[in-house]
Amino acid sequence: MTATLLAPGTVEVDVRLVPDDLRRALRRDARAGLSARPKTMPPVWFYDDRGCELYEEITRTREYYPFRTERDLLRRVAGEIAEAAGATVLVELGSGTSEKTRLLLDAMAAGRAGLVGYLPFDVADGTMRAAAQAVADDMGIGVHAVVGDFHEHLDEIPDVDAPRLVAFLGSTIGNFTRDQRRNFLEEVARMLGPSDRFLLATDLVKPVERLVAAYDDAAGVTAAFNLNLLSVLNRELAADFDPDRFVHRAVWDAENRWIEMRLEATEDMAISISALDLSVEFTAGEQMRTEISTKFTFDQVRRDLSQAGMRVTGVWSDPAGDYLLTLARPK
Ligand code: SAH
Ligand code: AVI
Repeated sequence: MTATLLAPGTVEVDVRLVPDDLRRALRRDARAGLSARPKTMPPVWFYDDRGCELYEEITRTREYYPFRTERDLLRRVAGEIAEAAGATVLVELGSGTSEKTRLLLDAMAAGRAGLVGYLPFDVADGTMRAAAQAVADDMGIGVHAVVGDFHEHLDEIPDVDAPRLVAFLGSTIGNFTRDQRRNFLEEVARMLGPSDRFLLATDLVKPVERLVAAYDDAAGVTAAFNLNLLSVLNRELAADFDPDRFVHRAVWDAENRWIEMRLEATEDMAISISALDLSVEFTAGEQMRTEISTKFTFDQVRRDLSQAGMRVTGVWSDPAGDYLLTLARPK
């Protein structure tokens, strides 16, 4: 159903994932992931309020080039993207604090089509609410936010009677498994009407030393982000992980072309997860996978989009070729 655009300066938030749903999903993921071999947890659980703050801190570290590179690229080409897209509404998936988004919003507002609305979508309720209010106040546009999960609630994003640019920044698509990526892109393609466009940001393959450093910064911010997962499990599931008995690892998987973040147990231990009525054993040196961050080539991005039913209409890269922004339309 087509929704009406909100009045300038107003904010509405649709919550498709209430705290009870989140707890149920966390219980499901923790039961499956902690019983698997090797143990694994999906990265969505990083992003409680503290995790969102730590991600922001990561983006300010010297080693984490993706954020800076994407921001600088957007500063240079957001106007061209806005012109090529011709949209008046920006939908943003995984919007977080909407920081880099401002560059796109400003470019759309200054462009020929103009800007009438912003629809951010994220699992992090508090962080997105604050960002939505700030955008509405600063830019005087209607902001309709949706709290949901990429893999379940994309169809809850309001359809509006205006051309939309659907942006997925940050190379967050890199955090999906291959199946999740395929399903997600197919879902995005289904969302797009003939005058809608999709903007996809992807981090590109590069020398392994830079990649590993970006996920293992010297100040230990990424380590704190990774270890925060254990605090989420302790708080939400009454577990008794001792974060001091785990260390952060970042490993390049050359075959899959992704960085894996892992948490490694420093000694043998048994963890009690009261909310699941479950006890889980770790042996010294055992690693639990907490995130993959896939690195792309242009050909792979084009192929993935094409297989999902989209056609590339524009590409922009930084001078060093580290990062790619791809604009696509339905075929
Ligand atoms: N777009 C921003 C933030 C990237 S961090 C940038 O480019 O810097 C990844 C964002 O995706 C976070 O805000 C996190 O809360 C959100 N996220 C992670 N997994 C999610 C999921 N499964 N569903 C919805 N949002 C998710
Ligand atoms: C959000 N996502 C794309 C980040 C990444 O680079 O994979 C999350 C992150 N993990 C460690 N550092 C940053």
